[in-house]
Amino acid sequence: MANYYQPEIETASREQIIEIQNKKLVKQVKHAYENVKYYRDLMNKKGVKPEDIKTIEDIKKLPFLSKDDLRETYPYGMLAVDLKDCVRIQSTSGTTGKRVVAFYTQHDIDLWEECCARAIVAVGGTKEDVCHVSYGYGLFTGGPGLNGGSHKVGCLTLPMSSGNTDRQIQFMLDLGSTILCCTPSYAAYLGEALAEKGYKPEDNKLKAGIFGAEPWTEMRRSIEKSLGIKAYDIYGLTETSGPGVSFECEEQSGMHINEDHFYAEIIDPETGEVLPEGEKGELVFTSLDKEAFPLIRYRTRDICVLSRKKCSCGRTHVKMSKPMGRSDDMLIIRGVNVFPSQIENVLLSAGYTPNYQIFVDRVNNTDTLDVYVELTPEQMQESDDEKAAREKLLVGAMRSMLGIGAKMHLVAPHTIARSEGKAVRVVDNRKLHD
Ligand code: DLL
Repeated sequence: MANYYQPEIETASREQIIEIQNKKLVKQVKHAYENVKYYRDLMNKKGVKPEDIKTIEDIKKLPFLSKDDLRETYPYGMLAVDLKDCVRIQSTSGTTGKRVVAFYTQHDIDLWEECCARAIVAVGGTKEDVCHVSYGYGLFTGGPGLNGGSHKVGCLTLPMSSGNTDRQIQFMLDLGSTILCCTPSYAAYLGEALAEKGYKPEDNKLKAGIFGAEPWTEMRRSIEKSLGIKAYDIYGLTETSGPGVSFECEEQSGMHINEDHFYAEIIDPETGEVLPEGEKGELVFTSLDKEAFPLIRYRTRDICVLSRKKCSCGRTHVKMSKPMGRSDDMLIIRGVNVFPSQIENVLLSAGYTPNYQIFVDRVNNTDTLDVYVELTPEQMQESDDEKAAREKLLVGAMRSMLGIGAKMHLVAPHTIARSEGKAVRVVDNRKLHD
């Protein structure tokens, strides 16, 4: 564990962590109750007062928060400090009317960057490294989070953002990037593009990659092979700050949660009952010391398992498994959050039938999205040129709604199977490959 930068808290005893969590929770609940009317009302409705919260065990008395609460209170209803004390806004990648907007004070930014720094250190990062950040910069938290973490560690930071693969490759090779941060699907694509240009894995100086923001499993070994690196997972969500809530260490078997900042629970998504360690359920996070956006018992919808098994890296923080899916219907396609309801909105407002089906797959490590929709009998009578023009319009409308491209298939009436119960709108074939 001879690293340039690693806070002692990561190897603290269970008792020390609980003591920290007890203190922080009491303070955080008081802060949220006093400063967020919406949250105070929720607590009052449940008949719980800040004085009832004395230790972390009391967290079970508190209400849950969900994305619906954030949509309802958009944009300022969950803000717990004066807006003038905030220094940053980030947002989720969902593109429908109300995105989730998260606010940060400078303290919150420092805390977030500290978490990302821990993730970089966990993959062997030091001030000798060149950290190549190809997550998107902007409202998405990937770029800004890893950028800040990289600065904290003292790496030379390359703020590449996403896209422009030729330039990514040129800078990676010319400037000797040693740590790559991007989505796993983009890492796979970079590996492929390097090979197509005739480069071998040993031609680059990369040693590690920090890949997250979307589910990935068997992809790990092929990324490692094509880039000649070790590939590590990182998890987070905009609502809790962004990447760095948890991250993998050299053991590559689950992600250590930064327990001094985030308290994790696993619940039964149907009943809300807290499940014991080792059981699969929905992950719920409490941000213990964020000032601007203090989410308490926030339901992530991500399904996973927690483990306190001793880790060979020496870190004592609890580990979460890779998320195994989501308890809602959100799809993550090429790193972008897509809701089937957004697709339905586009189709229905363009005058199509509600008979549609969405197919998601992964071809050559890239997610594909195909939407089949039935024409009405009248539309069916149109000429081929008119149908081609329809298709083009629809592709444009989908792109502006979703932020990513979809292949549209206009099919004859009654092509798509009708359902007698709940319609299966989404067929996600990526699961077959996992
Ligand atoms: O994706 C933050 C992030 C950026 C994480 C860069 C890691 C790296 P959102 O756009 O708000 O934030 O999406 C959050 O993405 O609830 C999960 O469903 C999913 N997700 C994030 N990381 C992982 C991961 C960022 N490592 C949502 N594995 C979360 C699987 C992930 N799913």
